[in-house]
Amino acid sequence: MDTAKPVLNPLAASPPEITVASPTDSPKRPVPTLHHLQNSQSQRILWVLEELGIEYDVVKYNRTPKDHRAPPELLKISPLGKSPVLVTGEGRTIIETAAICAYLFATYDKASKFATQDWITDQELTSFAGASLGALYATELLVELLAKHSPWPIVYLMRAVRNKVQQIYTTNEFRRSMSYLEVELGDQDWFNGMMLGRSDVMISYPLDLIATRGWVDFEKDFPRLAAWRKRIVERPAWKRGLEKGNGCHCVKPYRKSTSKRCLSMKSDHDGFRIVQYSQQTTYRILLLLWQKFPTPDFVRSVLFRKLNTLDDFIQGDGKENLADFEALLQA
Ligand SMILES: N[C@@H](CCC(=O)N[C@@H](CS)C(=O)NCC(=O)O)C(=O)O
Repeated sequence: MDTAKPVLNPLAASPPEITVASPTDSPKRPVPTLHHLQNSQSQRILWVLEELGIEYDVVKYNRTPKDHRAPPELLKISPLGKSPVLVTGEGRTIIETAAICAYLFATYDKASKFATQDWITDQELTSFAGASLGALYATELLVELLAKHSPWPIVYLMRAVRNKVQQIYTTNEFRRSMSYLEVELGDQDWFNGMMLGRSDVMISYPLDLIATRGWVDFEKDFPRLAAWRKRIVERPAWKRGLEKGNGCHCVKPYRKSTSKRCLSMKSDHDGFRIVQYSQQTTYRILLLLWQKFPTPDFVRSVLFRKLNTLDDFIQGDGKENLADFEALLQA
């Protein structure tokens, strides 16, 4: 059993010794095994393994058709049932992308290809990618999924919730976070400096997710980040990693989003209007529903008042619809 702790900063200490098998020893030196989930952040580890050019095994898992989660088999490998999981050649199980990267670099990067240029920056960016950006994209993903997959008529309420969350939280946070990364990268090729490093690997997943879901328009608003991403996908090791896996959303190009809700620099006002539209629709549906059932007059008048107020906010577009709707209620 390998009990040595992986070294976080390859510059600060020499990597653990690796016993290289001689021809008289066991026929094959044990290799690490990656437990890899389709369409997941584990794609980053396939990329790193390919960059290092080492021998490894992959066990691939497909997401379940029902809820797109990891299959229960992954729970047999790690108590969290999430990917990536790396089992070292010596049989030690490592979870968490940042820890797996640190282990792989410390153990196999003999040529210092990924040598950390500034370990404090590396730690900052690595934490930022996993903890800060992770919480942000999870929030956006949650409200997006609720707004897309809730049953009618709850879906209208969920859309309003998503728009409110964007308005008061995620739009600004995405903007601030991406601006921070754009400045951190500056004119360098990589976040690590001249050479690719762990921070680049860590940042690649959240940025893929954010870009491919159209939450940020990188081409338009963050051209340095868009160019950085292009440098990654052009790397032969990245391409080989994709071939070794079983599908990843990250193959999609960073798109120029046409979505009304794309969190571009000018979207605050649009976001606000969309919230109003969603609320307007929700009130209309409630009124329609309650017209069919006995409803106290005061409830209907409150809803009408709310609807009218919203229509005052949304100058123009809403007015005709409101007139139609009133006619419908009178009928
Ligand atoms: N913080 C972990 C996150 C691991 C994680 O959440 N993996 C996701 C894939 S992106 C997963 O396995 N999800 C499957 C599930 O939760 O069912 C890391 O950096 O490795």
